[in-house]
Order: sequence, then structure tokens, then C-alpha cells
Amino acid sequence: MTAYTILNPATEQPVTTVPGTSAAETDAAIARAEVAQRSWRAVAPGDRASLLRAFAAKVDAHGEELAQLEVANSGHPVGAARWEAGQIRDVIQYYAAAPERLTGRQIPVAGGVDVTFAEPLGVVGLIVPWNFPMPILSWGMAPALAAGNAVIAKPAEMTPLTAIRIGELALEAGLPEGVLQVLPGKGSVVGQRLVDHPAVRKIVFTGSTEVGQQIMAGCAKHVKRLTLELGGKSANIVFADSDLEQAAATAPYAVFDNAGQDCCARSRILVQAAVLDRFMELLEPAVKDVKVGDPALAQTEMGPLISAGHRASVARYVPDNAPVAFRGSAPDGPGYWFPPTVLAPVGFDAPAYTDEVFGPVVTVTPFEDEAEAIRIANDTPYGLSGSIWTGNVGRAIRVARAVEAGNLSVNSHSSVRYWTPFGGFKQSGLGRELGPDALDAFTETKNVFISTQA
Ligand code: TAP
Repeated sequence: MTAYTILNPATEQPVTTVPGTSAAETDAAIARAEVAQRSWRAVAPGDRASLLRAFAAKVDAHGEELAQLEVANSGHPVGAARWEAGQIRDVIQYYAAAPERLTGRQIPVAGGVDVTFAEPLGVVGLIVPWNFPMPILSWGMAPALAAGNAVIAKPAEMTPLTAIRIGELALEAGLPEGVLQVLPGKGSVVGQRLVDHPAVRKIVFTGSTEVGQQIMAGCAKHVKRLTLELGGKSANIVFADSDLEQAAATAPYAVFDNAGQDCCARSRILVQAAVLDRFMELLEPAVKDVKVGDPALAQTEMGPLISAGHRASVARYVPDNAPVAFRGSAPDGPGYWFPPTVLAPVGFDAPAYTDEVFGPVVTVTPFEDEAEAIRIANDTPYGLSGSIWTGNVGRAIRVARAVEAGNLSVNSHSSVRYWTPFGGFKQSGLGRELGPDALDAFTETKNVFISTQA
């Protein structure tokens, strides 16, 4: 185990050191999980449910501590970090209702009785990115545990602190040893081992499309179950018949939330040409008003980027000759700061327009009519999210049905709700998380025929 240092992205100061898990230690954790899972699946449904409720209560009692850890580790504004800590509690609470409701079916057959069972998979590996360490951990962890699986979570190397604490809180709440293990460390070591080890029966991966493709190939060797939540390049489509003031006032938050490090960032604003000039007039003050600064302050709306390396990668999309329409502010001095930046006009082949920048950079592109808006919105390998602004209900429904993306909002930029399904079309992912059906992704259907002829 080699310890490594965690830096605060707002100050560049060390926060703590964390042990990096080795491949051999990952194997040992998988062996412990296999043993623990055999007992966990045998825990009576009501008892499993009440342990999960105790876990949710424990997370709730430590919500402020978790939020402050996320401020220090990830630079999330404290208001957002509190929401994230609340979400992990809510997701555990929601799936705590599942164990007693994992019913099978009885299907009429001749000569006997036919029933189905929802059996747990076994050991599930969760590979979590650095952008939303708490919510994304919970989306896989809670339904997997509720369905009777053991979970091994690998947080992103840079942002393991809340996941480590959540693992401790699970034990304090009474979850048996080995049922939930958190292994900080490198994706190329711990994550890769989870993918390669035959005893891990399912991988839930959230991260870049590039790494997701490698993981899919690795899982194929074992026909391992897989959920993928990958990148995005979502469109915010603003029609001339919309409430332009509202569309412009909210557009910055739809892309600059979490400093743009959001898979659902609406990083391409498409505006009907007839209202482009007016929209830009309204957008400029809204962008300049975004409060960028110390994430520990309650009024802060946008914090720093996660690392120096990531800031350099974002900055490459805004070279000196970039078509900057206008920018917001960012603090000077230490911290990985990058100001909210609006680029227009941009070509359809500009990297800032085609790539997932994963930073506070948005492009604005005009379109003429509904058909063109749909064509442009869909002209991307991604399909995760998007917004449609219009006062015409028929158009809202037509466009929502035509845009190839898993999560759309009309006249809003709604964030993820844990009780509705979430996931991507095309190269944004495979499968769905959250909502009432997530248990299906953590169980196998077993069909049993019982003869009445004997
Ligand atoms: P990645 O670089 O893909 O890393 C994601 C996770 O995979 C990290 O824990 C990483 O470990 C691990 N990993 C890296 N290489 C691996 C390998 N060979 N085998 C197994 N695991 C490996 O992504 P990121 O930069 O952290 O996150 C940003 C990306 O995530 C963006 O594309 C974003 O859109 C996407 N994202 C998608 C969603 C949804 S819900 N669709 C939500 C959030 C983020 P390390 O810590 O060592 O890098």
C-alpha cells in the first residue's frame, strides 16, 4: 500500500494522505466480499432493509461532515456539497424500501407451478469518477446492497475522502464487515483488477467514454454484467417562442454548475437565429454574475477545477485566438481556477464544440428552424442530457421525442432525481441507474418450475 497526498483544489494545499490499494490487496478484498455476500444475501429482507435505513440515518447525522470533506477534497461549493450529502442519504433511504419488494412472478403453466426469483449477482465493483464522488457512489451502492450483493467501491484516485468515510459509516450503522468495502487507489490497478477478476460479477463504471470502452472490452472476456455512465455534449435548445429571460438567466447554471465538470453539462447552447442577439444580451450579465470563488462560502456558486492537469486540458479549448464572446470572473492566486467562458461563433468542427470539455466553457450556435435544431443537437456521438426552451407544448413534446438523449428537461434544467431513471443514449452509456427499475441491474431472474405431478 503506497500512500499518496490529496490536494485541496481551491488552495493547492495538502488535505491528507490516503493509502493506495495494490492489486494483491484488491484480490484480498474481493475474497472477503465473496464470503460476506453469502451471509448478506441470507439476511431476512426486513432486516436488510432496516440495516440500510440505519445506514441512511448515519449518513444523515454526518451530513455536514461529509459536505465539508467534499469542499476540501473536490472544491465543490458548500451548498452543492450539502445537497450531495443529502442525495446519498436519500438514495440509500429509497433503496432501503427494496428488499421486501423484490418480488418474483408466478406464471401459469401446465402440470405445476412456475415462479421467478430476483437473485443477487454476487460481488459488484463500482468505479467512480472524481466529479460527483458522493452521488455517483450511491447510485450503484444502494440498489446493489439492497438486492443482496456485496459492493467494492473504487473512488477516483483524487477524490476518495467522502467514499472512505461512507464506508466507515456503513460499519458504524451495523452493516456486516466485507459487505461494503472502499478501496482508494488507481484505476489502472484497483479498477482494472475489479474488471479482470472473475469473482466480480458486475461492474458499474462512470467516467470517460474512452475508459468505458476499455472496461467494456475487459468485461466481455467474462461476459461480466456492466452498467456504463459515460461522457456527454448536451444541447440547450432555445426557441424564439420561449421565455428568453428565463432561458438566458438559467443557461449559465446548466453548464457552469460544478465548474462544468458535469456529464450533463449543457455545453452547446443552440439559439433560434431570430432571437440570437437578444439572447446574447441577456446571457452576458447572467454569466458575469456567476459567483466564482472560495467553495467554503455559502454564496459561492462555482469553485475551482479539480487539478492543475485538468485546468491545462480545459485551457487548451480556449487558446489566445479563441472566439470569446464574454467571460465571467475567477480568483487570482492559488487554486485551479478557470472563469466561465462563452465562445461564439464557433465552427461545427471546433474542438470546443465537438469535445466534452468538462470545464466552464460553452459554445453558442444559431439554428433556423425546429428540424435544424434537432439535427444539430443529435450531431454528436453522445446522448446523455439536454434542455428544450419553448412556449409551444406540441413543439416541446416533438423535440423531446426527437433528441437522442436519455435525460431531457423542458423549460428547466432539472438535475438528477433519484426516483427517476438516468442514463445515456449512444456513446453516453449503457443501461439505466436510479428509479424504480435499478434493482433489475443488480439481480438475475431465475425461473423455477415445480411439478405438481409427483
Ligand atoms: P475517467 O478517467 O474515465 O475515470 C473514471 C474512473 O475510472 C476513475 O475512478 C479512474 O481511476 C477509473 N479508471 C481509469 N482507468 C481505468 C482502467 N483502466 N480500469 C478501470 N478503471 C479505470 O473519468 P474521469 O475523468 O474521472 O471522469 C470524467 C468523465 O466521467 C467525463 O467523461 C464525464 O462525462 C463522465 N461522467 C459521466 C457521468 C454519467 S452519469 N454519465 C457522470 C459523471 C461523470 P483514477 O482515479 O485512477 O483515474
